[in-house]
Amino acid sequence: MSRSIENIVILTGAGISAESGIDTFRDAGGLWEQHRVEDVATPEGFARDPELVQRFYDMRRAAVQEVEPNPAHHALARLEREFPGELLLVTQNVDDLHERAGASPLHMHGELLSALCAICEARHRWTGTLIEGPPCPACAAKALRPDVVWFGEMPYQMDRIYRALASCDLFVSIGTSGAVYPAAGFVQEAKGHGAQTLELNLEPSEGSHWFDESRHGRAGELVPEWVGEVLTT
Ligand code: BJW
Repeated sequence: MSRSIENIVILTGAGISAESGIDTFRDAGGLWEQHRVEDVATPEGFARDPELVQRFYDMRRAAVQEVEPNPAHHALARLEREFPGELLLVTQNVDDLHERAGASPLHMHGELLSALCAICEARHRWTGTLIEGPPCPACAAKALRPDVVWFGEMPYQMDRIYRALASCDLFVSIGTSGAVYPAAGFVQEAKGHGAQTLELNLEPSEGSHWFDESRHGRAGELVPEWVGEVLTT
């Protein structure tokens, strides 16, 4: 990376949490914890079999509370604290490992530790289960669902993200396959506005050719190394 950097947008995906023990989505033959994506991550799947979907997310909500942030999460939290310019950390992940490392990410695909009321649209911090159909604390409807963005639904805060992509001078993508839109298109968006682009991933992602620079390896090693470079230049 050459010229001086004042405004960074970082996008993270499942790869940054892999070394904490959370499975990525597309590395295990297209199955998530033995389920087909269309059964557990679409509004149609939820309408067809709400119990299956609630049980799936209850299990993942419990599991995420058993794992810890890794050196990549800690390095980004350090960057957020110490970088003197503007920085927006956008994550596709629904875990809370960035927060537990001390960062403040924008969760574009929602959060496991949150429940969304399908009636009043209130969002509530939720660490327990939803399978038993508890009432919404705001409106009392028994219509709470996982607060995650399924295929066909609109990710959160897209206006804010596109504004940041239009004004950043560096876009960095970490641990994401580049298979899911709109996040997969962020690199082109940032490039179109003149930003430098960097990919940190275990292997070349689907959109690897769009990046000015790609570094391949484990996030737990690449991210602390890159953060060290940014903070010393
Ligand atoms: C490591 C590592 C280590 C491993 N270190 N790296 C045709 C064309 C274009 C778009 C569409 C289309 N047909 C349909 C669409 C739209 C659709 C879509 O993209 N579909 C694709 C399948 C093509 N998208 C949507 O529906 C989205 N909404 C939408 O588009 O609304 C309209 C809109 C229009 C315009 C603007 C804005 C909006 C919604 C997408 C919702 C995605 N939801 C999920 C589930 C969330 C809840 C849950 O977790 O259960 O989000 S799907 C899943 O994929 C999850 C992830 O956030 C997301 C991305 O996955 P990610 O993070 O990239 O993980 P992996 O596993 O794919 O990759 C991990 C990477 O890490 C790998 O590369 C590894 O190598 C690497 N790695 N270990 C470093 N140690």
